[in-house]
Amino acid sequence: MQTEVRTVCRACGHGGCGVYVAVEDGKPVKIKPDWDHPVSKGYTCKKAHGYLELQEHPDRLLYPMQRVGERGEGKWRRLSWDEALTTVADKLNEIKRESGAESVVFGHGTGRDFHRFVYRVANLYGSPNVLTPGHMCYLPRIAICKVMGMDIPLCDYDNKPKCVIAWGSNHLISNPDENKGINLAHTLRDGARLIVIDPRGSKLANKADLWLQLRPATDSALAMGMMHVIVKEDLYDHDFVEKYTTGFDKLKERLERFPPEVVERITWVPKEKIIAAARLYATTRPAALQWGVGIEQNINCVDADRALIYLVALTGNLDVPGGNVIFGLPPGLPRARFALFHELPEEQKQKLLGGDQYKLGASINRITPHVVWDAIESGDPYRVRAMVLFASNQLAARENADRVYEALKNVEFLVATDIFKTATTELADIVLPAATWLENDNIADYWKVHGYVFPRRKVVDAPGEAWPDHIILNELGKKLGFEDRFWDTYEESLDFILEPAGVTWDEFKDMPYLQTEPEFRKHEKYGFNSESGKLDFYLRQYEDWGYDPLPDFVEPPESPAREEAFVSRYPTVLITGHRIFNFFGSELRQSHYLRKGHPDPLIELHPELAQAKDIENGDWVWVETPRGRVKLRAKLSDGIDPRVASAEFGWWFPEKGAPDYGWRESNVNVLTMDGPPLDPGMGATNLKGLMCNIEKV
Ligand SMILES: Nc1nc2c(c(=O)[nH]1)N[C@H]1C(S)=C(S)[C@@H](COP(=O)(O)OP(=O)(O)OC[C@H]3O[C@@H](n4cnc5c(=O)[nH]c(N)nc54)[C@H](O)[C@@H]3O)O[C@H]1N2
Ligand SMILES: Nc1nc2c(c(=O)[nH]1)N[C@H]1C(S)=C(S)[C@@H](COP(=O)(O)OP(=O)(O)OC[C@H]3O[C@@H](n4cnc5c(=O)[nH]c(N)nc54)[C@H](O)[C@@H]3O)O[C@H]1N2
Ligand SMILES: [Mo]
Repeated sequence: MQTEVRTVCRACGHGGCGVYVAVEDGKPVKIKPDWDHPVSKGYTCKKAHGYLELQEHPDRLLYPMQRVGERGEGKWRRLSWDEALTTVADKLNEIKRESGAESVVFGHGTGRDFHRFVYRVANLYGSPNVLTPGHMCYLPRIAICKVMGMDIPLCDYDNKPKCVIAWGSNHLISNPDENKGINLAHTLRDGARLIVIDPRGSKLANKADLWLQLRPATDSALAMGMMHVIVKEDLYDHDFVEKYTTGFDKLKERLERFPPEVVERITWVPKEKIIAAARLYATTRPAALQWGVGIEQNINCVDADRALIYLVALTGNLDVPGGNVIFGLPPGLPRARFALFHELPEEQKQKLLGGDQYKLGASINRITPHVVWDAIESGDPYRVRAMVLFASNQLAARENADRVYEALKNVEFLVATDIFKTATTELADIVLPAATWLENDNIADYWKVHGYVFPRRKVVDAPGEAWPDHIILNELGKKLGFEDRFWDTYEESLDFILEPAGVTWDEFKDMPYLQTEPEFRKHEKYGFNSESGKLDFYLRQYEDWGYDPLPDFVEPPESPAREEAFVSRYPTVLITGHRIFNFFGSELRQSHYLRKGHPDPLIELHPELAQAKDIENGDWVWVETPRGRVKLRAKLSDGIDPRVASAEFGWWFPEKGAPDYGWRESNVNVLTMDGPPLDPGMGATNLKGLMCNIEKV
């Protein structure tokens, strides 16, 4: 007999689509879209089906394991949960006694429901250090918005934008955290104009009224160029600027550096297109700006972020229906209730790794990876002795992978929690098996979107002894000695999360969702949460930290502007990591169904570049940067500039087996850099806009 469970697919970790999962004999057998889900509106994708296939995959981690041989040798012994968590807690407490709690770095990957508990455990234990991919994914936007006195403004597709700019965002494929491609698709179907700002062609770029094919990592210059036009042609919102901003004159002065001719030289976008895009965006209201990580993974990250916010504000699109709206937090999720950074003694807070260097990151208690690897290698400013990772295949998804490998191999004690065996779990001392989104109840937190929370209902039991991360963390917290800050039962912990919303899990699980109703033009009522009470174009806080108070553009550390010897050795601009429809991060490569549709790692090349190198469509090619070389398959495309190539990220080969899983062969993070020069405030790394050489294998 089949039953059906209504839940939220988290194959994308965060965001997620409403689904019904059919269950037969305790197994999930079919996924159907939920047409009443207010964000996904009947959309789902292949990745959800991938999870059905992988439910009983032989590479699933089923039991807690302890390494018995050398690191990476692949010899393990099974532990009970009690034994595993006691071993971890005893080791962490020993390290704390000997070296201080800061010597343990906790870590997680892309946004997931249980993260709130990672911070809770880390901070109660006494460590300020939680390593995430946030330094180059979303957190720069969130952090700089906070400096400006607001939360992050997001596209309000529900109120019919008449124009959309997709800026470094391949929304129809990536369906990122804050919204779903379906809502952009509906907006376009209803006749909205579209500007795409992306070095690569895509289905979305094909639909655009204007496609600005810029040179990677030059977004801040382009945004400044568009503002230059908008100000010069008097297309900006005078009322907003006069009433709600400060520093406009200083911004205007800075914009003088960015006339269209100059911006054309920097960005490779013809000045006519820059002017046309500025005019279209500024004169079609309301207009929404959809931003993706395309803008954030380079040295100009925060400058691009703030320049885009200024574009939104100047054109009168901030917090208006159909523009970029600052949605309220969902009911019941003030994060401070979980992350207990504020409870850390001042002295511990000060030990945040890289805190004196990347001050914007430090302002939201986040760190960039190289400071952790530095501390493992050199003991500076103190030795990091242990890492406790949750849901993060660091070898695949962290920049400069060879360095990550060395650090993980050399750290004294490594704990990895995952659903599957990976090359990263193979390096661990203790591996903890996690349950998938199908296998546990939780609160699907769309905190970046529209203030929604959805009940994510458990569909089936986890195989073996896999536990939800939420429980693993709850029990680890108790073993570490914080019994009074964790819960006896799973349900009680969910009740605690929901408490401010005034419902229990038992009540919530039968509700469709809870939402904080959006409120528009809040600045008119409350101003901005900055010292001036206004939106500052000139950021004094940034100046005080020793950074440029106004947005600017600097050449990436590896770029066509480098010296002749470098550029002739590495002549092609390299993007690493445009999103793939069939996979999420480094996940799902185990699925036959998904691999059939996308078997190999690809790099997009223009036919002209390919011809010069005697490369044909489908050939394997070496891609090399000063860090190393990896192998991908050429996909020829007219949609990319002959001077640029764009490679997929997250590739490894589960089918090649333990302990190595072919993690290095086609891993573009072997090519990327983790060290300075990085974005000065946030430590965002250069994953886009590097230089490489490409040769046929
Ligand atoms: N070169 C390059 N590098 C990039 C990017 C890029 O564009 N280019 N993108 C960056 C971005 S934006 C991000 S967010 C990061 C992503 O960084 P990560 O999230 O660290 O990426 P993954 O390698 O996909 O690791 C996720 C792991 O979590 C496991 N997993 C999935 N669900 C669960 C769960 O519920 N519990 C547990 N315990 N494990 C689970 C998966 O099996 C997988 O091994 O990568 C970054 N790295
Ligand atoms: N299917 C699938 N969906 C995903 C993910 C996945 O791995 N697979 N990952 C999730 C995660 S963690 C994130 S953060 C989001 C990211 O979602 P998106 O932000 O959409 O991410 P990308 O596809 O990496 O980059 C978007 C676009 O930026 C372009 N781009 C590259 N370099 C530049 C540049 O310098 N400037 C500009 N303007 N554009 C540039 C790329 O060509 C690409 O088309 O997606 C999430 N959704
Ligand atoms: Mo991300």
